[in-house]
Amino acid sequence: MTRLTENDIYGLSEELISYERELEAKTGMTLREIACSAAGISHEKIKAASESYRVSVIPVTAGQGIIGGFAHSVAAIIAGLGFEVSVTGKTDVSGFFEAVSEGKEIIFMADDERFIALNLRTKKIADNGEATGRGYIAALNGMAKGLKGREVLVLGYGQVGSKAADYLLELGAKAAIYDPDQSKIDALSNRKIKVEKDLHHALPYYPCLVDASPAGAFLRKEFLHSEVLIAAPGVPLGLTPDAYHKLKDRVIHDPLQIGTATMLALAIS
Ligand code: PYL
Repeated sequence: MTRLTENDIYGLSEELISYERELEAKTGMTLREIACSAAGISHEKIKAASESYRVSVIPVTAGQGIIGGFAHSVAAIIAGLGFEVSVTGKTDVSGFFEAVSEGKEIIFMADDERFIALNLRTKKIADNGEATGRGYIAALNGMAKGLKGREVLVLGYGQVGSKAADYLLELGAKAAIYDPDQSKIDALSNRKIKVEKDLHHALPYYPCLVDASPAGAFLRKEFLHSEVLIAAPGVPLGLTPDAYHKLKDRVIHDPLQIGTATMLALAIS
């Protein structure tokens, strides 16, 4: 998973309301509805959880260290879902001690390898890769007004792409994947997923696309299906700036929001 930069999340908290308005206009769903759909929980369940759990986000200095604004952006997304949340004053183990001492029961924290949400009451753990894959497919399902029977191409069979493909099958979509790394394709456990070998031949054929590739700015508008709907989790964005400008009303893209919201829903599911 590509590491975010401070610049990728700059202004996220302040722009959360306008982001959610755009997301609902594209998908017909709120961020909370997308998270609940992806986690398979009801509105009532997340409402009850928001009154029963308090949440901490712990900054972690491991590896390449803290990303300016990361913990506060995660907290803002969680607050937007109606939960009481705060960022610990301390980092790492001291931050964990602080959170538990204050009776927080859901803990969010990320190093360079994993971003997790841990439910101390139920011992449930949610991973950002799975949550992002499921959350983006739930959003695409909204934007496409249902994916059952639809052909969807997933670019990149990594942490996010593989979970997206699994959830597409759960929704009854016809999932296909493209990944240049043959070892990832060989590891494909589910034979119900079609494997595309020639990206430029495949791209114009699929009306729904999931950009779960670590490559950036390689998708030009003219390569794509004329009516394409795109779910583009995380950074970098696979679309060229020109393609994103022209297609943005049909592109679901954010650095953290859908993945974090779905992690919370999975942690209370
Ligand atoms: C969770 C994000 C989504 C995309 N890439 C992932 C990433 O950037 N991971 C690194 C997160 C490091 C956070 C840092 C902090 O500020 O606590 N340890």
